[in-house]
Amino acid sequence: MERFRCGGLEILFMKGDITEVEADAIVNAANKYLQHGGGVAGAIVRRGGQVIQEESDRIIRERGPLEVGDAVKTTAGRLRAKWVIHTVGPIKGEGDEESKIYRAVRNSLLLAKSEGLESIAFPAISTGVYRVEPEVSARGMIRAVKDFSRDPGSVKRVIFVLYTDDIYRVFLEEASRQLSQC
Ligand code: AR6
Repeated sequence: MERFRCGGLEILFMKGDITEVEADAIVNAANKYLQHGGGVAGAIVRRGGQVIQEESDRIIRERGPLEVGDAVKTTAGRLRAKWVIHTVGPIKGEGDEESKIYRAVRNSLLLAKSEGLESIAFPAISTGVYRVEPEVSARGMIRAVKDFSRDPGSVKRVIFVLYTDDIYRVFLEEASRQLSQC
């Protein structure tokens, strides 16, 4: 585990399974239809319960499919987290992947702030099924957190939960690049 301070935020990097993390919200790397089949989405619904899929289906019925970069919130069922924030990352090849990841993270953080949450945990958005290079995801994600740290409101702690050794290493390298002069 590595720890950085930036503006009003504590930013942590750990290897692990995000479904086990205790935080006000964990973020899901979702698709536009909030159909949580594989990857981190599948793990969140398997562990948290079907209520997360049911609330997601209700959101889609009410507002239609999400856009890349949108973020919405459901409860978290049996998870230790209180809420799940679902955000949609880009698929490799669609263009502007880094700035779309930036917006997904920024919108997730703004939602957490508007709900008065203190802690939020993120997986490495778009680096699994969506095949974006971990370096690109790390750049966009960390830059979004760094910019948000200027006015974080209620949010005190952001936790990156990285599932593999490789991706953990890439995120730590990017963090030391961007967060050392915070
Ligand atoms: N905890 C933390 N990270 C995890 C976990 C976990 N339990 N499980 C996987 N990862 P992905 P995407 C990592 O595929 O690329 C889904 O089907 C994984 O190693 O979950 O944004 C959705 O429904 C990778 O580094 O998300 C969408 O259709 C990272 O989480 C689509 O995949 C993201 O991998 C979204 O694709």
